[in-house]
Amino acid sequence: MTKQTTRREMLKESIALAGLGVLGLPEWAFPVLAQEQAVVPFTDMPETLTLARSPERRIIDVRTINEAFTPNDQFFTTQHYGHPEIDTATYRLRVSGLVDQPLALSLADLHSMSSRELVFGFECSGNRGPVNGLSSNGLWRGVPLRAVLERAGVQSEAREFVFFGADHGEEEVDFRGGTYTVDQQYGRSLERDQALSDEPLLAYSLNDEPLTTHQGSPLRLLVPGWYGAPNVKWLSEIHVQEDQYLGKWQARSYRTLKGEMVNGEMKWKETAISKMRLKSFVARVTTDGSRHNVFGVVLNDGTPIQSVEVRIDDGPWQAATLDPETASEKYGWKFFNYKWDNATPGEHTVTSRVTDVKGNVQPTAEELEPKLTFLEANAQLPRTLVIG
Ligand SMILES: Nc1nc2c(c(=O)[nH]1)N[C@H]1C(S)=C(S)[C@@H](COP(=O)(O)O)O[C@H]1N2
Ligand SMILES: [Mo]
Repeated sequence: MTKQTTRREMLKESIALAGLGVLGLPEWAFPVLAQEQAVVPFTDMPETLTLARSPERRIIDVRTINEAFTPNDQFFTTQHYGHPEIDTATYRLRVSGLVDQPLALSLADLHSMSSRELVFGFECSGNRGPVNGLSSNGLWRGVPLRAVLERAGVQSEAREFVFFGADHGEEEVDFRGGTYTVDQQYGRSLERDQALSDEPLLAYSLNDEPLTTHQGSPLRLLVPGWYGAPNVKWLSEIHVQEDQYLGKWQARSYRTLKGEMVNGEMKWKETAISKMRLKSFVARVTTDGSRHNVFGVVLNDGTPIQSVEVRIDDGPWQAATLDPETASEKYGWKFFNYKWDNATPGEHTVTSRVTDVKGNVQPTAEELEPKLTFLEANAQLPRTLVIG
């Protein structure tokens, strides 16, 4: 079976499941599981979660992940200014600034350019335990950003590529004791090397369906391996400039403040949210009555994974097995399983830890303590449960 057919088939299964209730799913509906498996409830998570946080915001219940690709109507979703109204008939993607030929591309123009697929799973940089519901994985299709930029002809002074969504809102900009209230679009930028690399995609479809409004219809930017914020939805303009872009969602609201010991002294660093930090979490524990299976998810920046390990209580780290299908996709989320034999009755904690080939190890909560701001919460997450 080719990878293509595998993807299509997985997709069909996930669509078949999309209409079903979540924790009420029959056991046969979890193709990831062997037969006769029962879910062991986590005691660190409520039994049911409200997934629709508002008509425009939605999380996933990680305990019910059962397919590589999150169904379109379950894909997590969030944004800062609500949903803009876009008429797809008159929609144009504008490319302006330091280009030889400014562009105004219709959807038909974009669809006539050669497209490619991208498997990409990402999380919001605010995603954190115990729920971890702000992440999903999808099969996207669109036009490489570079092809559009080459069509416009990027000039040599161009350093900064700013991506604006059609959504906007009033923002207070503080400056030296004064405050100015101005209307701003959601904006994010990429540096020249990234913008002109063959990675970023201008996506118009998710899981073989046109993007929904929730996921940024008719067009969104995707930066593989990065957190959610740069994946600008309802993309309306790409502005190419020489100066750094310092808009709120680029320069201020997506920052991490973290202390680091340098030559025995604490240095406080502010860094921009960019590549996803190495994360794994236990999503579900199941049992056939004797053995238990620990199932979990890995998210990272696309660096190959060296190992995933699971530990029960304060026991030794034990190797978990990466699922070969999801692990073969550089930028997709990856599944792992661990067979937990001889689980003893009583309360337990189950923790996972991932290591990449560059030697990055998922940190403990203690190691992340000098991180004062809440974004990039990638610490190991001990889950609690009771074995009957
Ligand atoms: N235009 C626009 N794009 C946006 C945002 C936004 O507020 N406006 N929010 C970003 C953030 S913070 C996240 S986490 C992702 C969420 O993407 P999703 O709704 O497809 O899951 O969209 C990103 N793109
Ligand atoms: Mo986000």
